[in-house]
Amino acid sequence: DAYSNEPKRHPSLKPASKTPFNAEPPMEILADSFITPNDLFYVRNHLPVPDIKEDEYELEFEGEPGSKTITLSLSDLKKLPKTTVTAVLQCAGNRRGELIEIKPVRGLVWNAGAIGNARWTGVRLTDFLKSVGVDPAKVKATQIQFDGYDTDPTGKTYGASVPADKALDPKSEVILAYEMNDEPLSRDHGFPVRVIVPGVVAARSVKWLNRISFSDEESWSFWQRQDYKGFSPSQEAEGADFSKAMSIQEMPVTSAFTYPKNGSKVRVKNGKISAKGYAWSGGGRPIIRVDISADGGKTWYVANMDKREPKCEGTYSFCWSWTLWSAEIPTPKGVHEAELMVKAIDASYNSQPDTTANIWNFRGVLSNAYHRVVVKMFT
Ligand code: MTE
Ligand code: MO
Repeated sequence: DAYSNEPKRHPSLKPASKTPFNAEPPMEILADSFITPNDLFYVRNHLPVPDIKEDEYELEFEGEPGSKTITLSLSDLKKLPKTTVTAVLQCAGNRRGELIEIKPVRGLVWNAGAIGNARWTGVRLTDFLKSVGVDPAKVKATQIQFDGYDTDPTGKTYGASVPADKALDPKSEVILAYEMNDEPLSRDHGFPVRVIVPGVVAARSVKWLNRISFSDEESWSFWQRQDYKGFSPSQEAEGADFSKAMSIQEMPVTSAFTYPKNGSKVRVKNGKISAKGYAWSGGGRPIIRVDISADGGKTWYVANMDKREPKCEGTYSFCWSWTLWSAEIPTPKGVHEAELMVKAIDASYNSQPDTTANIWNFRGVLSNAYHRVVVKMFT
């Protein structure tokens, strides 16, 4: 049994699948803290979790095609300059559950909890390259490929790639992380080393990193080529041509309620109900506003942005972490039920589509329409 040596998990994580293990935390804890606790951070594994001993860990590096492969140990990596970056990881399938209400899709059923914000510590990819004699500014290859230690039954590894010009810009802050929130990575999150590509779909942040290589082609991994791509709402799974669709990299702007819960009862205090949640955009774009409506969009209230990094204020575009917001929404007397809607706007003035129907896709990715919860109100 390939799954006989899995790590222990927090009992509050709600599994979408047990083998491989995939789970998200309860929505109501998600916006409690700016930094998501390690043991409650969603887990998305495609394969059994590798069990890597620290002193057996090897990182292979192959630069421009044809160059010699060099191998580094964990202690080699730890000797390099140490950096920390606070960044969101979000699965492409976060909020897939809402798409399923329109039409079935292929993929795990996620609520809005396949996202988390953590402090990742390790070595900047550019510093790593300099240490092995590669000048990041002179790299000719167009793609940086990553491979994990985890393998499928045919021996193929989980892999991904990111465009080189972005990944090799030191401002992109791509890091080879060995700590998550000041602790060594746990097995589920990629012990001992994983890639963190801030602002990009989490599928490219390869866990249990075993190999970095340069190429002029995207990774040939199934998950780069045959998955994690967007399609037209009219495209059925059958006949879909993955080779013609672009791989997801930077994610679109999103937001969600973590409170109140869909279908719950909420108390009206001084004519208002309270709500809270998260907002985030890909590519480092800060959130500039979060709008809430309780009357189908006739009236919008601007939420308070309670928790965010100072560098995420304004139009600075290297904001990788999320914004936690809250709102007190006025409710007219005599109204006992309402549908709350939230949408966020990012620093490029991109916002969210209003309905899921128009962004439905058979893989159930990029689900970022207005988040909606229906609540009953009492005083
Ligand atoms: N890396 C490896 N090696 N194997 C995987 O299955 N899953 C990817 C990515 N990196 C994966 C991986 C996907 S799809 C996501 S959403 C994130 O890891 C999840 O990271 P987490 O489990 O630490 O939250
Ligand atoms: Mo994912």
